[in-house]
Amino acid sequence: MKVIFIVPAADIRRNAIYRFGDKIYGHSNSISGPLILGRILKDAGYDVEVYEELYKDLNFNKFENGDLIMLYTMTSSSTRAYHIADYFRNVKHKRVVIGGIHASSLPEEALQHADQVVVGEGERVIVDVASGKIKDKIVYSKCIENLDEIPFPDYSLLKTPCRAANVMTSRGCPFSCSFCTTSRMFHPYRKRTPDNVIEELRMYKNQGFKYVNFEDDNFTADKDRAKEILRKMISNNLVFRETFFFGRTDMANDEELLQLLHDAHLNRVLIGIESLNQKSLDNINKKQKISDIEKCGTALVKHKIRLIASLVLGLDDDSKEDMERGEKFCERINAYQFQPAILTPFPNTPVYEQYKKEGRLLDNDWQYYDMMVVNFKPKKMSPYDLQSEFFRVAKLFYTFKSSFNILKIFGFVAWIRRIGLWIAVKFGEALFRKKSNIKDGNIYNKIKEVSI
Ligand code: B12
Ligand code: SF4
Repeated sequence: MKVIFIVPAADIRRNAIYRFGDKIYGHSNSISGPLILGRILKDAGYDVEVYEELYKDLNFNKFENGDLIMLYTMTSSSTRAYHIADYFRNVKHKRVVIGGIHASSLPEEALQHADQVVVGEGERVIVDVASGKIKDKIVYSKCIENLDEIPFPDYSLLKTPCRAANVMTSRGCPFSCSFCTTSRMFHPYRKRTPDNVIEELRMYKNQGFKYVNFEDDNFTADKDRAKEILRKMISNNLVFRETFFFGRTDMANDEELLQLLHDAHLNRVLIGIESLNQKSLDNINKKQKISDIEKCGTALVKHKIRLIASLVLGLDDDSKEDMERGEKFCERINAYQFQPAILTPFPNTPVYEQYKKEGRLLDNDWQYYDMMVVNFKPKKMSPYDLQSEFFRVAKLFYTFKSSFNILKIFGFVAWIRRIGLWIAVKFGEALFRKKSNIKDGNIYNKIKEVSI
């Protein structure tokens, strides 16, 4: 029996210009879930293929030989996932199963487009769902507590481009910021043993991967464990050209950790700075002080770890001035990349419940729940003003002049990427406007209308 996994991408992400910008931003990488579930199914005797739309347009006619179509959903790709699911069910008469973070939050909605929906981490149930042994329409899958039992992702199943291998050394996060979806989907927080992680890294080294991403929501949550993994990477010669990871500002309190991160080439980190307004940080339960952010910025430059500074735009207590202050701060600490993220009320988060109760959600399609479009009424400005701030702060940060600081600190390749991002940001707004056409204009016009 042939199983085809599809990881869809929202419309806006499937055009040549977006794909070019994405290439400059980082290395192509894959969602691990389908590669893990695919491996489990392959080991059980199924013929499995995995396709990702983000990096290549797919010709669905080629999937005629698939008996079972399995779709991953995040919120912004769910509209596209449902479209694909309807096509395979109604036109091609195939069996369709949907899973992933969005379907896990809203299984009844997903079920309108699928024969079955899996809620949660799918490892425990995937074989019985595929075989038809489990017949429930909505299947609740309990997570595996001992992560070392889970097989490694099988990249031989992936039929679309991918340059970096993704490693999840843990699932979930011990913190619980009010807007965060992953700490709720992957719950409780669990960690793999360092030896198990090292085994997976050795596999990627042997497969010829030059780049690795640690996709843990918070790799440095347990600093001693992180240090053990890093020491083992170094002593086993498992250091890659570049390894991206997600961290928190508290990692800067540990000098030994910073040195090991540098030595093991974990040299590109995304940190949620979120806001430079302490009241906002407290309201989202971030458990982070402004002084932590300051300290972290300086420490990362010292250790030549390139910071992708992420700011949340649109928090209830943040004004336009606060957002600009945040941007200026990221400039001052020489952040390598800047990622403004519009606060997005993802289903199943406290923020979503609060805004729903307060009647503040805009009536937008899920595809715009991508952290780049305003989907709610902010407190201190109109939705359109917030949308404009998103483009404005990005342009403030990415200037030709500031790219020379990056050249000085991080060298030529980093500079070229920075120049690419400067160009992408310069033309990004026009591209998004053009590509987000809806019935009556584009999504930005719609946001403008509700702002009046
Ligand atoms: C790698 C990654 C990416 C990569 C690769 C994406 C791709 N190839 O499409 C990149 C960096 C490009 C990316 C881009 C984006 N991402 Co992303 N990404 C991730 C990340 C960090 C890891 C995913 C992963 O491997 N998880 C670990 C594995 C074990 O879990 P899993 O894949 O979900 O699979 C499990 C279950 O979901 C389930 N399952 C999964 N698929 C299926 C299918 C079936 C049939 C079944 C039964 C079960 C099942 O079982 C699996 C095993 O337990 C997650 C965060 C996270 N922790 O998941 C964010 C995350 C998914 N991304 C997110 C977002 C918002 C985006 C972007 C919109 C960001 C942006 N503004 O551009 C884009 C959209 C891309 C798109 N496809 O349209 C959000 C989604 C939130 C939400 N509720 O929708 C997340 C959760 C991050 C976050 N902190 O909020 N992303
Ligand atoms: S620290 Fe990051 S991963 Fe952890 S709950 Fe907060 S936003 Fe989510």
